Amino acid sequence: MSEKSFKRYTVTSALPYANGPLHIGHLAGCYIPSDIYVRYLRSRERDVAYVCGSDEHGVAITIKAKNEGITPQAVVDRYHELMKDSFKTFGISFDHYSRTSAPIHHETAAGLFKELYDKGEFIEQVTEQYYDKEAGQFLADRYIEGTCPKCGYEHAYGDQCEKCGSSLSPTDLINPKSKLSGNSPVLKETKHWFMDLGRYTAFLKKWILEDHKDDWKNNVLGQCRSWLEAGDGLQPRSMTRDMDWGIPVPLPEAEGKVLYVWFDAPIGYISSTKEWAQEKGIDWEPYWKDKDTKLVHFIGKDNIVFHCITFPAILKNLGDFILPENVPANEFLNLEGDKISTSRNWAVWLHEYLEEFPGKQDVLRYVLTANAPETKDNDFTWKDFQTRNNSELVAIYGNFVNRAVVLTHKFFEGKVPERGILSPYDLEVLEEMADFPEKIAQSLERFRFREALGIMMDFARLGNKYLADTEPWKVIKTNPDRTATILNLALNIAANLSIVSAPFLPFTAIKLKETLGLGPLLWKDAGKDQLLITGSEIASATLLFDKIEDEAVEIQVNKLLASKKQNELSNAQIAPMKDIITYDDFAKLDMRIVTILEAEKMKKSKKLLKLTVDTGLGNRTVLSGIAEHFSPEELIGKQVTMLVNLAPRKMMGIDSEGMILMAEDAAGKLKLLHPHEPSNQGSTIS
Ligand code: B3M
Ligand code: ZN
Repeated sequence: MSEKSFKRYTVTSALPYANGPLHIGHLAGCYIPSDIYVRYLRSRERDVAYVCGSDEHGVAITIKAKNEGITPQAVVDRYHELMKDSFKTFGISFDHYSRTSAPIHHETAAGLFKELYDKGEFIEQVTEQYYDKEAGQFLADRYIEGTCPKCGYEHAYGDQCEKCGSSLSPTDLINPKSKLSGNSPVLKETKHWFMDLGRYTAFLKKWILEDHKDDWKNNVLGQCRSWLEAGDGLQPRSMTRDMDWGIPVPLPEAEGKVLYVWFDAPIGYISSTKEWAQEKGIDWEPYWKDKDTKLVHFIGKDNIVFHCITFPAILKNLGDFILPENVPANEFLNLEGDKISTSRNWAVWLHEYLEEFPGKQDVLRYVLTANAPETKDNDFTWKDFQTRNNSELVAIYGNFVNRAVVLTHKFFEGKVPERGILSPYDLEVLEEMADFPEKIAQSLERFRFREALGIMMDFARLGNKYLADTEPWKVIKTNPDRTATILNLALNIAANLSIVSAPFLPFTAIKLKETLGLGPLLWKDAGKDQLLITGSEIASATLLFDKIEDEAVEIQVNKLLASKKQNELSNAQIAPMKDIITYDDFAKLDMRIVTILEAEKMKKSKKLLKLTVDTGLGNRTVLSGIAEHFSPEELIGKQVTMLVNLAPRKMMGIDSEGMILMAEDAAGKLKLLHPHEPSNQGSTIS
């Protein structure tokens, strides 16, 4: 269908697991792109349902609950609220944000499962599934890890490999291990209900690889092609699990079993739409069943299989649902050259970003769009964040608007000046301005948000260049009427910019509209001249963007380095315990608190420091291999712990009379052992 022929739009963003805070990878993956798209659609006065919600079932939740010793409900309650707040704060303008623990979702998902069951969709099968005898439970999804049979990734889950995106069954994994006990699991019989996805191969091949070969992104088509054309084809996948957290399977013989989270979660889009429609008092069905509705799923690449294969197969079988017109999945965003990781705290958390950069949501939206991993994984660096803010947002967008507003106040008392005769250059600029909205729209309609952003910034550059070329601050001296015309045009360009930048920079666009005294404007108003009424007052200039200094970036980089160090520590192997000794063995050790009086480097040795130590029993010389860890200066005067009755050892011609005791952490860093308060020399340690 051509773009204009859809009556309404249902736009979904992947339901984030409610097991942790949101980070920049979430925003970049699907929330900023979908929000830009929806804001644009609304500006085109299209009928949009933009729905999302917290994904509150599945092993991702129960593992978190187990690790924190709380219930799954407590986990989802905490993170549902946190995520909802974060989305709101970053202007992700859902029409409705629900949660899959909501009753309406349980009813919807269980109802659709029963409908499929009654249609004979499922294969009931008793199969052998992996079971952890020590933990006393079956191992589904993230409870089991092993090597992916397709790509060799060693941390593939029981239901999916995050690296190649393949949908798996636990029994496909090579060398599977339980994530609960670490043991190798045993096989145990259990009954489940499978979807025979192979039955849908022909339909999926035609729908995806033929009907959508020209409008779906290549990264999405590539993954789907690899599964649809793979030798062994689409395998039956179980849509139920042996778990007690989730939506109970609505069958009498399925006691203790729940719906597979990837069966229920995509249905969460439907229940969120139902909830929204109920609150609005409208019918939800046209948004999911009317052929004139455009359904678009925004996701990350690891969710392609569920949104292009499993969920469409379910919708197809239900019969009266529409299928997605597009699934513009993004690739992954990395951070400072490394994969974003919750467990390694290698992330920029949204709530922390706001603490450190209050009011700068649009800066992050801008940078994450400019660097969006639309066709390949991409990298976020704090340096690039600073550069884009300073040399693009401040120097182009902000500088242009600020100059136009400040000069209008300076020369025309803050009122939109009268436009005189337009010069050929003026006409050229107005002509160029008129083309921008459609150019941006074409990129947005094709889900090319980086490209669209770049064109929007070209528009800001046009305004910036117009002022730089016409120099009203000089012309005012000789030709106030010409200056009036220049600033009238510049303010009108700024008014247009407020419309076309709104999908990307919603907070900035509002500030700009307020400064210019503009009412609500729509996309159809963009590109037009004379959006501002001559003589109307404009507010005094407020900086739309301010520079980000090196120090602010250094703090962020150092935070990440600290995370890295912490990870090295926690990941490094802890030294195994030595052989057991008797008390008598211990009693022979004479350890004391001593003070380092002098310290100097040993010539010809990188490692040794020569220390003079007051042991309380007299001064001693000790050679200590700590020169690479401590400077002599920082040791002098320190009280440390020393083994004083160690037989003297001659090193580099000097007798070393004892040993300074150290703690060496897993990463090999040495720590001195100081008493927690000053102690007299020679205090014995026992
Ligand atoms: N909760 C997100 C993920 O895989 C998953 C998306 C569900 S969308 C229906 O991280
Ligand atoms: Zn794989």
